[in-house]
Amino acid sequence: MSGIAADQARRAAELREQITYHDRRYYVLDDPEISDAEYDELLAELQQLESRHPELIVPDSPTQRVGGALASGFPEVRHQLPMLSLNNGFAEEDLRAFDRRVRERLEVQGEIDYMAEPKLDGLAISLLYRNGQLLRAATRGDGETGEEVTGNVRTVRSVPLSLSGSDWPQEFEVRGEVFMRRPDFLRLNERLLESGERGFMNPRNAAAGSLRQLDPAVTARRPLSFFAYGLGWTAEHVLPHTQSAVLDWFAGMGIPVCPERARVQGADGAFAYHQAMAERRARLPYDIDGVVFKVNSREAQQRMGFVARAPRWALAQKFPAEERTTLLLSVDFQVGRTGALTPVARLDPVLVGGVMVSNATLHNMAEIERKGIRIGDRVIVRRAGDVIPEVVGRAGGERMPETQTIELPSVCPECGSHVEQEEGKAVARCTGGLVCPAQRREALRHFVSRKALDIEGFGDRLIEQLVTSGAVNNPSELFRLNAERLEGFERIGPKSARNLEDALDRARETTLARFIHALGIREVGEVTARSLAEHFGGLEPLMHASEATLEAIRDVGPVVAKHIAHFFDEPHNREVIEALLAAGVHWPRPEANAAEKRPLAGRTYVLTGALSAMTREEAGARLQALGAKVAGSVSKQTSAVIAGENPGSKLSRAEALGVPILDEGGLRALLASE
Ligand code: 5U1
Repeated sequence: MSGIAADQARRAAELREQITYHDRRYYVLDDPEISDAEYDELLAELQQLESRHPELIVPDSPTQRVGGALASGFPEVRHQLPMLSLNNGFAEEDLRAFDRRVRERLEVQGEIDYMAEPKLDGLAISLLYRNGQLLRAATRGDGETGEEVTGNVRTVRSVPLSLSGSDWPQEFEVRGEVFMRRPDFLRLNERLLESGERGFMNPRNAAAGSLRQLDPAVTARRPLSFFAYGLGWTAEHVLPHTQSAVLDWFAGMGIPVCPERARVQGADGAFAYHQAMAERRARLPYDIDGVVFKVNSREAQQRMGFVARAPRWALAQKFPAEERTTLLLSVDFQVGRTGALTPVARLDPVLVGGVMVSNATLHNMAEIERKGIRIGDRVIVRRAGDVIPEVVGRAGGERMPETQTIELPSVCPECGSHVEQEEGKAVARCTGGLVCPAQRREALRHFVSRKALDIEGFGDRLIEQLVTSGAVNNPSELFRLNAERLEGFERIGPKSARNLEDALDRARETTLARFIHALGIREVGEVTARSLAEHFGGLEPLMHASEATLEAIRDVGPVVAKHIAHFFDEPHNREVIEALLAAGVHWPRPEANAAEKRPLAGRTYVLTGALSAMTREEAGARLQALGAKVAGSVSKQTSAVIAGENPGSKLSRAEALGVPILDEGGLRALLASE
């Protein structure tokens, strides 16, 4: 290297270090040392140096926060460890009951040491670091699989591209929340409105919308922030023993953590923290919707385990939802995908928690009766997080004389079919089935939705036209459309028509789990669809499964099993499935492929007896998540029997067949396999 080149390399390194330092002062510590203009000068000098000498560019240079645009969509990422959700508490008693459960499980008489921090209203993400460099960022998605948004997350200034120090595992995941500070949100909306674009409804939507931009250059102009709250998967390393120490350790690496975090003792300490935060909430520079409490000891967390997808050692204690009163102008009935009629309140518009609300759900007729609501009443409207606003009840005070009762229509407002209210059931349904355009429309909306077949471009307006014109009566008929036919519809030009045809072509290749979800079987959401796909591995065995077989599957109870069996008994549904397959909808066997790559792939375990750290169902689910099969009976093919307290006859059968037997320690070792 010549003398000049060496000087320039040294200067580039110096600039990188300085900019990274000032990024941290500004974005993480909120305590800048230099002015924006001085900062811009440093960045401009580095950009100039790098453009003259591209060989000086390193991946973690501050100039490389904006990567190239992604070609289309976001690739899926399977999280190394599922991203859990949190159990919620609302009343003081929920918090005290949580604390009681923790003490009972851990057999502790005294106060529990909890880590407390605000629950940010943002978007959960997982950052994967390898050798101290940010390798990948993914959204939470459904907890198992998220979207890869590395290019976008690299533009978030407070996310370090490389970590400080050297005390970190060779590879590990940092979990946290991407969010937008309120002042940044207000400035962004002003900027968008000035340039004639639509503003965002609230900081959460702005954060989510910005992170899901296909072009990282757009995300880079959005002022996003990040706080880490936990550790995901980690390679071998000595880890801190407590949650609070994990967060301090993150801070030492330059990863931002919430400055409001605190350790609190017992239920009283936790409740006091919750009250203090509720009081401070409006003055914080970001939106929070509650407080999260976690058992501080990581060893105790491990002993407690989790139920379904939420840890037993954590609680999100929510703040009360925002409520306002307004006038109930009228009530309409909306018909859903399964024919359920939902009464929707049309309200005198009112601002609730920063959002203008003019429609809210009244749930069902039984709720209306229970709350004694009439048209013309002043009602209380509540909005909490992202859920649909609801009418909570009648506001106090005298009732106006000219109010009217709310009547359930005897015929469907969309198709005129008879409306049926099953004895003892709250929900009234239109009996029109697929004759009803609303049910057809909702079934199609669900079929094309992002978590189902994800067919881009089929918005509500187009679906409405497809249904009312009779062009599409069921999901399989979507695949009969081509650009030529689509071009005839309102606002569909030649280019959009071609894009729609391409989207249909792409959607033909899907996964079994998405396909099952897209069918719209009652009570079968995304998670259950995935369990069914993993269990059956193919559509045929699922279509022929008995209710008893279905009930034995994770996430499937007797009611869901009945809905699934009824769905596949219905000849019309089988015809639609056949037509979809004939139209070329297909899937590889990713569930099997994914399982093959997992650490316990190809192994079969049988669980017997009571486990102390978790239920058998939970142990089974965790073994399955690592690729193992969990069987109900022991055979020579069984890899091992895991025996807890008071094991049944399965243990003696294992002994007779010479099948290995593991105790709970053995199970823990298996669950630690990565
Ligand atoms: N502050 C905070 N938010 N939050 C969200 N902590 C936290 N922990 C979470 C989630 C989903 O999950 C834990 C189970 C790691």
